[in-house]
Amino acid sequence: MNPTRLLTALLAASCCACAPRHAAYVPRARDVTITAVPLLTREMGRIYPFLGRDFAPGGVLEGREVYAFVPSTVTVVEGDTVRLVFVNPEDDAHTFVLGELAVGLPGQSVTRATWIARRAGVYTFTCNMAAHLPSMWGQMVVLTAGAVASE
Ligand SMILES: [Cu+2]
Repeated sequence: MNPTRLLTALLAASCCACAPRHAAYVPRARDVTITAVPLLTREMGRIYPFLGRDFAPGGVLEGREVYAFVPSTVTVVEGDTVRLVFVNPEDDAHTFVLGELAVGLPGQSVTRATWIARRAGVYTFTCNMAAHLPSMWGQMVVLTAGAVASE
């Protein structure tokens, strides 16, 4: 096919009238389970002897322990209702703070909360306990509804 005919054919295939359209996204409820996971805590000193020096005065982890939220990145779409289930399997308490949502996560508990993804953006959530910062955090990524095809 010569280049002019090929270009004409491609343009015809991609015109607005005949191009396939994606259905508009319909917001939905999404169930998300987030677990508080200890990564480097004092109790692990028996497994990792180097932690004794890390937690000692002047050590790189003095005054804190390393925990994570798993998953630490959650992706949803504008308008979604996010039904959060927090699992905290260990005996230390945590918190989950996402904007105006602040949830206490007692030790060895399952806690539920709901968050509405009102606007697209990237929102940081943290455990606000000083000994768990700066490591215990994550992000809620809210995609614009217009950028997502309905599933
Ligand atoms: Cu914490």
